[in-house]
Amino acid sequence: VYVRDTIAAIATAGGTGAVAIVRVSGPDALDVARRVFRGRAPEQWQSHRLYAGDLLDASERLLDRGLGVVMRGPRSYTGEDVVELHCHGGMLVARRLFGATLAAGARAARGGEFTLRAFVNGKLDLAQAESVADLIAARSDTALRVAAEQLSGSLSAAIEQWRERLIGIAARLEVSIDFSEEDVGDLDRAGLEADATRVFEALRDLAASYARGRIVREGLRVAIVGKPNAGKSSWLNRLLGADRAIVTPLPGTTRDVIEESIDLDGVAVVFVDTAGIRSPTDEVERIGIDRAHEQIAAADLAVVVLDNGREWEREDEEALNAARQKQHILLINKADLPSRLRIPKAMQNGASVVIGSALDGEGSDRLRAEIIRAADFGDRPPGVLITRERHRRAIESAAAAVDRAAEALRTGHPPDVIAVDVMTALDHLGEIVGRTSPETVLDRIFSEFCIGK
Ligand SMILES: Nc1nc2c(ncn2[C@@H]2O[C@H](COP(=O)(O)OP(=O)(O)O)[C@@H](O)[C@H]2O)c(=O)[nH]1
Ligand SMILES: [Mg+2]
Repeated sequence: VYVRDTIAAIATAGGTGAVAIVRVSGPDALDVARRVFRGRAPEQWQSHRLYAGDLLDASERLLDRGLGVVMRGPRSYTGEDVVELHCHGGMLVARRLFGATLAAGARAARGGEFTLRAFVNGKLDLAQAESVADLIAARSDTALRVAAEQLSGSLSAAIEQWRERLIGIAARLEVSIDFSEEDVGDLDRAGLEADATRVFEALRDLAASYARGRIVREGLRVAIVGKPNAGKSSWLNRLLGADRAIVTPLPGTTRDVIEESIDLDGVAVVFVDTAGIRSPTDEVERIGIDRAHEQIAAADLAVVVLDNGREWEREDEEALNAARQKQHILLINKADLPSRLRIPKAMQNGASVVIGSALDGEGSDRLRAEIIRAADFGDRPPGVLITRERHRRAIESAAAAVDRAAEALRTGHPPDVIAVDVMTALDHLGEIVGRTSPETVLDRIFSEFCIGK
């Protein structure tokens, strides 16, 4: 529930830095500022101008020299009066200043509460608010760009466009409901059906963009699998450019799942190193191998590492069989060793093969290129992308309802019945921008945010 009180938080990251910012939002923001700032009186501050002054602690003793600014509502992030106090970036300084704002009457903000207020006050719609969280969490250039576009309203505009089309259809149905007694033949069924079909197709395509959008936001999950000692951990380290996993000549070293992400040509790729697949020698290894199977199931792509220096073994077959349910790449490792490996033809089955060595990095460019190709980020136009499961579900539900409406128009159902489906579709689209979202949904979305945002 949204209470119109005054909230405060340290808005900058923990740790030391040049500057830290304490942010205050609400009707008493300027009163709070008056208690902790000595210089030009805050109630005389012009909006959006910085003032230098002394910052005071909770007992009104001098704490620091700093800056204060007010952004008077509605021209602020939250739409309320927002005061920011800039102090030096020692954690203790910022904490004391924050404590002073609480002593002056502010309440400590919960995670996402500033953005929640921005949403409630109509500064952002729900899709835009979500994109703020995505922008902060972005791990690749593409993720950053898509989040920035969504923040600027690209998804909201697309949704609004289809909502308006549906409102047009609903209005025409409404007219014929009102006049149906006198003039039943007035409903342009063919025209309305064509309209509904267009909306349906657009929504269906938008929902389908989630296949790529999910990868943009969450990253492409790549499981590195293979028998023990094939060189999986060596490849993880090679791809990350860091010694993340322990590499030893002892088979069965990696027993837990190790996961790291990098930005590969603008795409976040999450590499997952797994325990070697074989008959486990103890309980810990068995759990590790079970997890390896789970990781393959959760991955978008599997890289099956094979050992060039050894013959094809049953364990290779087990690893490949586990990976075959997914798109996969065969990586023949240890190319520096004399070749003993013969991959049975039936096992290769059209998968691309990369030959290389984790020791000297041979083949790593090709492997990266194959991974990017698998992500299918080719040269399709950027357009609007759905990046959240919540949006995909809402759009699919809307599309299904529009499809029912088109079908009902075709089969001669009465306009009031068709209108119900159109209204259902409108409601589902409304969920995305937050017109029709229940409070529980809002709570879940805003609880993802850090405090101070
Ligand atoms: N000759 C050679 N040895 C490698 C290569 N890659 C890994 N190794 C060695 O193979 C052993 C097992 O490597 P590791 O990455 O721990 O394999 P994992 O069990 O699949 O994770 C280690 O001794 C590595 O140094 C390679 O390309 N060539
Ligand atoms: Mg390993």
